[in-house]
Amino acid sequence: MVAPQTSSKPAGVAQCDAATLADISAGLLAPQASTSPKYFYDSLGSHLFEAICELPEYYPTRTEAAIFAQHGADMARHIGADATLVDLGAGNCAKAASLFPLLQPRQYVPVDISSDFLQQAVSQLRQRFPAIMITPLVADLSQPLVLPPSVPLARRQFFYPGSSIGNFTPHEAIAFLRQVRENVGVDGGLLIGVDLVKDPAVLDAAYDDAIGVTAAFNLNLLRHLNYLAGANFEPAQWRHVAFFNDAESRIEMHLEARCALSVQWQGGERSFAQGERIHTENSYKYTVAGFTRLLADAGFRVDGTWTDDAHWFAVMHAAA
Ligand code: AVI
Repeated sequence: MVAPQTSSKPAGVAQCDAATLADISAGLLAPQASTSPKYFYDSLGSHLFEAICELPEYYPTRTEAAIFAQHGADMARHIGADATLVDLGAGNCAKAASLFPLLQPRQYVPVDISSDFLQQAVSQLRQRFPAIMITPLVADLSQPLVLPPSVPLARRQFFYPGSSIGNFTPHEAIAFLRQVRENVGVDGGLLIGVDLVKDPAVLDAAYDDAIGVTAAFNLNLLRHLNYLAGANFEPAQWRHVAFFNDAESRIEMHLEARCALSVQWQGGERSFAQGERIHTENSYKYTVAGFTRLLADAGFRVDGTWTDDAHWFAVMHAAA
């Protein structure tokens, strides 16, 4: 047996709260090691995700944008002007901002886990759209959603584009959507982007692009874990793996150890055999019928569905 390589870097000091450290530790110590996809998004991770969205292989962003461009006016008729637009996982706020001229919201509430990224986007938006009240909220969408009292209950329109719902398991997605349903009130709704099942070759390429941006995004997670948990991962010892799991209808992303190695972090350590993996992300792909059922399970009624000609992506509106 080959002795595991120990990292040349010493383990450091954790830079996160006890709950985050416990979550990271539990994932790394599980028989099938895993981490939550929320740990992708430090500042570099957010920028790498923006770069992914520009890749020719990564069809979801441009396909969804084309659906908004073609059908945005129809969506706006569904929703009506003067709503409070609550943008879940807003990132750079660009998607919502491109719809402002059509949707004409009274208030915009961008919600994101990355505070630096959000503040930067909001200060630019305030200059471009001085008539819209902008109320940013830094929040982790894997935790219960609590909107501040400055967000009125009437006419709340939740906006969840980009198919991020696919990064939850279907069970978690229902729980998340139920929570949104509870926050919607009686006269609100949800406009959501959903990535659809398609040729696995298209899916595999979208998550394993030719120039390695998605690989960098996946590997950057290790740098972020080094920072958060004081871990001593060496990204060069790991490789990016992504494939469509047909039985589960999801893309899986993993990091695979290139050699036998061991990793330490604050309060924990683990050895990995060569070829052993950390499961870093799932990205579920739905049919329109399947996602309609999921929304119904969460208490929503679908009243609008818009897709591209190839049926690669859907934007759905669900009413309370
Ligand atoms: C954010 N989310 C919808 C992306 C996806 O497609 O599941 C994250 C991503 N992971 C790799 N590429 C993009």
